Amino acid sequence: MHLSNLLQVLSGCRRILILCHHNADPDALGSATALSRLLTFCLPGLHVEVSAPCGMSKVSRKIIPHLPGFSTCISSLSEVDAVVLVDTNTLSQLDDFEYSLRNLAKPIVFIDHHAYHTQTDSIAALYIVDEDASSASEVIFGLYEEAGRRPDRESAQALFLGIAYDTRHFALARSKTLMVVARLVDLGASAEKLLPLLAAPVESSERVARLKAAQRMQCEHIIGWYVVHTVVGSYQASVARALVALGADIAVVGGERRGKLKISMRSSRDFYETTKIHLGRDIASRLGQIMKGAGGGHSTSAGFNGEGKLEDAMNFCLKLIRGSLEGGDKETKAAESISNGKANHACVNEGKSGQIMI
Ligand SMILES: [Mn+2]
Repeated sequence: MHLSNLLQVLSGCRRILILCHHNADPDALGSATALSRLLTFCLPGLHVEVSAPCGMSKVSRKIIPHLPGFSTCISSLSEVDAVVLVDTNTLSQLDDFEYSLRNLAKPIVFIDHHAYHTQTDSIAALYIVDEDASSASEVIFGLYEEAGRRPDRESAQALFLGIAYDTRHFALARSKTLMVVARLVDLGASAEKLLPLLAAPVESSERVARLKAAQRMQCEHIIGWYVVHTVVGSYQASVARALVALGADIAVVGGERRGKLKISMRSSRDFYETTKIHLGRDIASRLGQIMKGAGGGHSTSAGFNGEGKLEDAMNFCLKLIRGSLEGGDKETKAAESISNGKANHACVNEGKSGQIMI
């Protein structure tokens, strides 16, 4: 079903571009590589280029030699007939390309596993999103199944790396994911060879960012949950992950660079399962609607990229979290209070909440 829709959108195209989000991770690279092979098979004569135009992560650079077909030099958007974005929730994840893509009068396809995003749906010629999938790579494996085709060894390796990375070495995998992984191993993906590639030592700049952010972190205890927040110039996602590992139930980490805001948030699985607060849908995406920018992500891992005052964005984000925890009514009031420019810091101490300065 998804595959036939995809082939229909791309039929008649001579040249297409598959793009990864900024700071492309192994899931973005793996899904893009395997998708390019599938499309080349299904649509003979189609020229497919794969690229991460906004850079890739350190661990991604380690796996690139195992992913043939990646180009650093790509055709310009004017030369291609369609663009496919993998593992990408919103166009804002394409940094400087956002504007060109938004104004590209050609089909844009999104293939993703993050929370459904209405804005993305409104600009996409086709939006394939499976929120239950562990990774975009697992979604691409589903397309192979629909095509009745087995991934070749290199595509199996690419998908294995994508799934292993996004599931934190299968710790977050569902049973279905493990069935897919077993198939990929059968097709030639060697766990012994591939898993060590994903182990990247933490650089000292990243450790310093984590330590500095922890030092200025603030912690609130809201209805039994430890909600922590802090600000740091870089590595926001790494800091948020580290703070949850340290014991926070939910961590919000903001940063500002050259006028651009970035907020990363993470929560523990227990927090999500008990409160059902979905960070991507209930917090990040809403933050994107109020602030200038876009937000989205998963249940326990989400982000916002935008513009404006970092303090406002952080306050609003925390109000959304408090509101979601304390009840829907307050959440709406919190949104109104911020959008009216009346950010009220005092509400931290409302009700059962207490602020702990650390
Ligand atoms: Mn992913």
